[in-house]
Amino acid sequence: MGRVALITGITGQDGSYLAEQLLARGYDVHGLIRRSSSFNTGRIEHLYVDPHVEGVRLKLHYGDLLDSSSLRRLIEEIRPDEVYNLAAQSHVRVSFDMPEYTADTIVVGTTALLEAIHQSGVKPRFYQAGSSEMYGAVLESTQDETTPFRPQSPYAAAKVGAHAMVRVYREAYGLFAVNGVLFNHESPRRSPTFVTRKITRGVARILAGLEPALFLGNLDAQRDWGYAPEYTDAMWRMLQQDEPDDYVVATGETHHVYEFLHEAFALAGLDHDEYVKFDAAYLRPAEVDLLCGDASKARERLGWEPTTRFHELVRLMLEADCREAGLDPDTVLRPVEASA
Ligand code: NAP
Ligand code: F7E
Repeated sequence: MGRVALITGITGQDGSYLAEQLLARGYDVHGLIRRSSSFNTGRIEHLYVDPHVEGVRLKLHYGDLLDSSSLRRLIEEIRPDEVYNLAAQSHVRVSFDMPEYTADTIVVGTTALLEAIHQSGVKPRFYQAGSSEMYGAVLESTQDETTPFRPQSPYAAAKVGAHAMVRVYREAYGLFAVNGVLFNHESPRRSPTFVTRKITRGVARILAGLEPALFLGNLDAQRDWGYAPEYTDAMWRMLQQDEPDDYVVATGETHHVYEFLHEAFALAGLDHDEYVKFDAAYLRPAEVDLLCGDASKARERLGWEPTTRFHELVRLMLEADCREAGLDPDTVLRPVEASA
């Protein structure tokens, strides 16, 4: 029988890529989904098979990280070999508006899941979706597994709490529990409320005549942006090791938000000064100015290496958004050689 994985947050960007990869590796994949009045399964639609079909390997279950009874029942029912806890209120700006809810989904939710596993007696390997945001007000120019956390948002503080909780369950109960500390990772499946996708989608829609302008906040922050499917592969690698440990996953390259902006507009042959407007609503009460990860440990122990770099990432996201806006990217974007 194949291995069994449970993914919380399967309907999100990372959950959808991870589900694809685990199915391709022969796993039976179970996903926790929230009840919603509209469809929230768009990112995994292409993986979904009617449950009445024999041998179906993707199964979705209603539940919520804030409903511990559903977690406990699910763990006991499916007895997973691996659990990937990706569910969260994951938007940093929104976490200032909804700090309690953010902390509930991240700290209380993660604790509920760990406790459900502990109480069940099932001993799956456990992955926790930690974040570079935990480093916050950094003093070092690059961050690795030894860098102290100085969180700057309710989101980041909650992720630090969940990170600590995972360590407690590892030390206290011997659970194979791993914290990934993942730097920003993006893709055409990124929600358009995060800055990279907001920019590429905005550029494509301006090109298509669907929007007149793009409203943004702070352009001076620096982020280490990688390509999401490569990061979900790193999650899986962490759970295949002999011993549980924590790992940074990053490209080691950092860019300002305005560089991303400039690159995307330039690819479309547009002058960003004409279209980009400032809106203070997108500023945060506290900002993280610089993130740049050192993933040496992941490279050495997991054999993990990022392959998609900044310029390629901007292009692939912009191409996808052009197609979504009804444009042919080969016609409307500068060719690769011209933009290299
Ligand atoms: P995402 O696209 O925002 O997806 C979040 C997922 O969590 C969605 O499936 C969402 O369900 C689900 N969810 C939210 N609250 C829930 C709850 N109370 N119970 C059950 N499910 C809930 O996030 P992502 O970019 O894929 O990131 C995955 C994880 O990695 C998150 O924990 C995020 O904080 C963390 N992370 C992300 C990055 C990054 O750059 N992407 C970097 C570091 C860490 P709905 O679809 O129903 O909303
Ligand atoms: O912001 C600036 C903003 O929201 C990046 C999440 O996946 O990665 C993500 O968090 C930067 C910030 O991502 C807008 O102020 C300017 O400096 O795309 P973002 P994030 O906050 O880095 C980490 C690793 C996670 O763990 C999180 O879950 O861009 N910025 N103007 C803007 N940001 C947004 N969203 N919208 C703007 O209009």
